[in-house]
Amino acid sequence: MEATAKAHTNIALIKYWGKRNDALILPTNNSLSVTLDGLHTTTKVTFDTELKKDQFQLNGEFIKGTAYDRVVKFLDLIRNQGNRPNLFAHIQSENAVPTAAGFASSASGFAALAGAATKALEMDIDLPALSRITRQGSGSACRSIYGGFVEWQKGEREDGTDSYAVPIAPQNHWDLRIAAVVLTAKEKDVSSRVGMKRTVDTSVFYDGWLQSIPKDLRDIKKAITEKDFEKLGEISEANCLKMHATTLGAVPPFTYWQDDTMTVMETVQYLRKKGIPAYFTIDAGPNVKVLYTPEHEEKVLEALKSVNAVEKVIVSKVGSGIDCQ
Ligand code: 2P0
Repeated sequence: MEATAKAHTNIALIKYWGKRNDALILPTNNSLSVTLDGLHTTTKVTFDTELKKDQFQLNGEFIKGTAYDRVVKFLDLIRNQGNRPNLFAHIQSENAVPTAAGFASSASGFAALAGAATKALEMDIDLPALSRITRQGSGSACRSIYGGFVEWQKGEREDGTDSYAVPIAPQNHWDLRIAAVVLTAKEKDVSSRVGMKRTVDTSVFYDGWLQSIPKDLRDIKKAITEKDFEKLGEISEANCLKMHATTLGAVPPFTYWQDDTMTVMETVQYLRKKGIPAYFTIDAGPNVKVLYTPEHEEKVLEALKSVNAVEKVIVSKVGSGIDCQ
């Protein structure tokens, strides 16, 4: 009744931005991500008949409050599916992802928790089923089940049974680099969950966002297959800008960008002017992720580190899928 799982976080190149069902976490559009080898969570789950409630430790600290409640709610789902509704667990998580400010710690966190808990309960599930369960912890987490390039299919059914991730290209398909640029910026005020809901409910630009997705997906899959880096970068950067544009049309309007976010974006554009193909993408926070190819690493890192507000840069290669032991 004990298992450990390691999952990597992922960065969306075509963003998940909005739900059609909040309770089941069903998205309004397909999204596509790359799994990152440098940012991961390792979680051990031990079910224990002596326990009266779950215990959750994150990086050695006992966690209470909303984060604890969310973990318990997610474990309830797994316990019920595994026919052990009253069996509680010790959960020990080691998170090598800076939390908040737009890094998807919830992605590797919920993927690792789902992998360890289902394995500890000896549930007989395949990867699509694991992705489907993981989705209900946090949407983007369902993509962290696989390595390489991954698409989350939104599905059509009301019950969500056809909404899970599928692998598009394996880890070794393409040797890319993704730099996570951590700024000395403060934590965001609007969580991704609140931000995407406000956008779906009120943004005048939301329909335009949705209409643009099928072409972006078609084009980026072609770029991945053909290993066309400039196309991949152009589509990713434009898709990110469209997602962020929807927040400005929401009521009340908001943005995740800060002045330092813009400075990093300009630095990436400056690199391109100098002939170095580098492209940015940004999630629901001020930090920026930069895509580039290995031969340009030195120049890209030099430029990023020259920005005053850059606290650190974490470089990832394309990462692997979940590992459950
Ligand atoms: C993504 N983001 O595709 C997008 C891009 C943020 C911007 O998925 O409510 O933490 O748990 O399903 O997955 C962040 O949202 O939201 C996210 P929930 P999640 O990576």
